[in-house]
Amino acid sequence: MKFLDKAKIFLKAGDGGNGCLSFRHEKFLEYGGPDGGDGGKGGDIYFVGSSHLNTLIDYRYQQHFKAKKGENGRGANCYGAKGDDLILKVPVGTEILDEFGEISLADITKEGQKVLIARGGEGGRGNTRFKSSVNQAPRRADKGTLGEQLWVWLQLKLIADIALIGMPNAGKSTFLSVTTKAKPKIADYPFTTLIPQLGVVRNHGYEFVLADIPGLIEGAHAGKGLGDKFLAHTERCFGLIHLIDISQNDPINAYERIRTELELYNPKMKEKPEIIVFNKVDIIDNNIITNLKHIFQKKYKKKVFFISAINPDIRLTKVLEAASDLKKKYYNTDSINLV
Ligand SMILES: Nc1nc2c(ncn2[C@@H]2O[C@H](COP(=O)(O)OP(=O)(O)OP(=O)(O)O)[C@@H](O)[C@H]2O)c(=O)[nH]1
Ligand SMILES: [Mg+2]
Repeated sequence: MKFLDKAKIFLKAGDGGNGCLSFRHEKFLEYGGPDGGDGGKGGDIYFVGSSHLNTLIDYRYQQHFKAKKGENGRGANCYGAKGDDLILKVPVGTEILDEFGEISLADITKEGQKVLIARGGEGGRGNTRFKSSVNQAPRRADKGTLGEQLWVWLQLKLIADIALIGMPNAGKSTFLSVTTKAKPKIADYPFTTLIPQLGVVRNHGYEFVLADIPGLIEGAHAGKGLGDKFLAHTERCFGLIHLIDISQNDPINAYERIRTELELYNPKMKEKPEIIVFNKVDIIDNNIITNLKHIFQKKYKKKVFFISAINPDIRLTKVLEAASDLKKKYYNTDSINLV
């Protein structure tokens, strides 16, 4: 399950520093000779893969990136310092293409993979370098060369972190529409969603990719309804949000049917972390909530959430936080770096 995230950015590697034209000036030394140092090399621009990033969003806000210029050379044979390199973090799965989006320059497939995309200019030679037997006082020093500059396209194929599963009409697309910028079709009939939809949840410093999977029905594992085609996608997610319409006759049965489908499809799916969420609490009695909470604690020893996706509030935020915790556990880090 993939979708494309794209950004076009401009890169300018650092120019090389100029070489220096200078002669030694000392009181008792006539014809001290040349002592102009070389300019420093300009900074390079690298891309490096990071598995803590999910999107190219940062590259939509800032589009121009420059590495530092090399310092100019100075007298007394002082070389100019090298300009700092610029290292741009991109999500693993990012492809870097030329300005027309046609030629692939690099494919970042691993955490920590580093590729050079724009080379800094060379430092110019100072006049010391031009001293020779026939020219003891060269008046030549080179300018630094220019750093490379180019427009590139970044293109990311997103892979979902968390899948929204449940029966048709449970409110999965509604959930996606209120938690991300995705605009899935929502309607009061089953199988409104025909192919998975993705969105990025962004909330108080955390982010993850959420996938809205077409509704599952009994026999889905064997190809019924929209079938197992999309269950394959959920295998790659590290967690599930299982959404259940609380207003239907038997929500517990609905929950169990989906669990059975998952298990029949692949027994390992039952082990996948699951956040159980009852939706549509706005149209039921409060005592139903109390009952369900009790049953889930006793029978399944599982925590459950109750929300109304059409009236999103703090209860929905709690679900997102639980999902974000799954991501942290999965990556085994305390904080998720967004930059
Ligand atoms: N009352 C109420 N209705 C809701 C709530 N959430 C969703 N709905 C309605 O339930 C219906 C189904 O919502 P969808 O989001 O399309 O459901 P889905 O799970 O994506 O359905 P499929 O794509 O068919 O699997 C729509 O008419 C929604 O407006 C809720 O919290 N309360
Ligand atoms: Mg839907």
